[in-house]
Amino acid sequence: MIDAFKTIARRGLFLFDAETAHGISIAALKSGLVPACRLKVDPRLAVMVAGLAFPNPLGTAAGYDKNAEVPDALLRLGFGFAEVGTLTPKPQAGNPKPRIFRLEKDMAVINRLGFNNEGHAAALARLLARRPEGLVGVNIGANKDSADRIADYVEGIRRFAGVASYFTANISSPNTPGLRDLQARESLSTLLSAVLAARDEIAAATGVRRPVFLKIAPDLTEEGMDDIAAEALAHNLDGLIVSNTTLSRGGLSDARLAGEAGGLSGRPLFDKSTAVLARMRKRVGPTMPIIGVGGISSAETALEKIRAGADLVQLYSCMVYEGPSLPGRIVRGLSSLLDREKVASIRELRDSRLD
Ligand code: FMN
Repeated sequence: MIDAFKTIARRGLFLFDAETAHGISIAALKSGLVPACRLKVDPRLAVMVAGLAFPNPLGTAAGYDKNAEVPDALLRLGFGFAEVGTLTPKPQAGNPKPRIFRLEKDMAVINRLGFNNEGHAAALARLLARRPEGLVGVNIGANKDSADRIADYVEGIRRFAGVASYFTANISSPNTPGLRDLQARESLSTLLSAVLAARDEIAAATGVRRPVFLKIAPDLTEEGMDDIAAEALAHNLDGLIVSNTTLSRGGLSDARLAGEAGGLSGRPLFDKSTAVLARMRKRVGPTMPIIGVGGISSAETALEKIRAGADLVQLYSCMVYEGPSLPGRIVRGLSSLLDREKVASIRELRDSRLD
């Protein structure tokens, strides 16, 4: 009965355009209408990454809760951590609507939102007022019209240092013209120096050192991957998030919306993002944390990312199709997979293939 209700609620959302449906789902999470997931704590799923204790390895990817409205409700769905943002210093409207497209047959999404968000101040006020229990990362970016994009990232670090469990510097959104150029070696080196210096300065003053992760695109050349790995290692970066959405349109069975501009995510991104993850793992060696994102729809696909070298994983698009019970199902499914594989911790599954 409850399952039937949930199916009707989920199908009902498909009567609305994608962005309206997203707004309704945020409102439902805020209102407490979405039931919390009662997960039994499984200590085998706990992982220490970059000095943080994650209760399980599955997180919400950035872009769902851009304005930090519902991180605590997301954690109650079973996610081991939530990432809010991308947040830019000033509020910005993003691109004209429509700008999110559901490709139902392919369990995919194309978006060209363009960092629509309420800006640092509004999100910070929410995080200060709510102080969610659990790990909440803050994903930071630059305003489209910024005269100094690197300064925007530094401002993000300074603003959220008191509330972020970790930071993600997002330099891989395809929807802000020129943003991905920050992945080029020299710009990346300048960005990482500035961002990590700000983080270290705050750590020296407060004693609290927040990990900084870098979120990269799946559309990199081999040389591009070499450069990012070299800079990440040279700057002692805390980790990589692999990956953002893709500009490619490979893997689509339904070409009707393939011509829409923007980044593609969901199932068709899985193979590509997992291949880049495995390549980056080879390049950075076994110890640098990597968070695997792109097309996760099940415990099996989450495990595939872990076997390819991920310490943690995140998802967004497939929850649009599978509903809010997906994180709980995946976390339970990971416990069952551990039973089947007869291993003592999720971490062993990653290490078993890499060492
Ligand atoms: N990634 C970011 O780093 N910042 C964003 O603001 C952001 N917005 C997104 C908005 C939408 C509608 C979607 C579908 C994705 C967005 N992403 C953003 C990318 C996701 O965080 C994730 O990297 C990507 O969608 C691949 O994961 P998935 O296939 O599980 O969705």
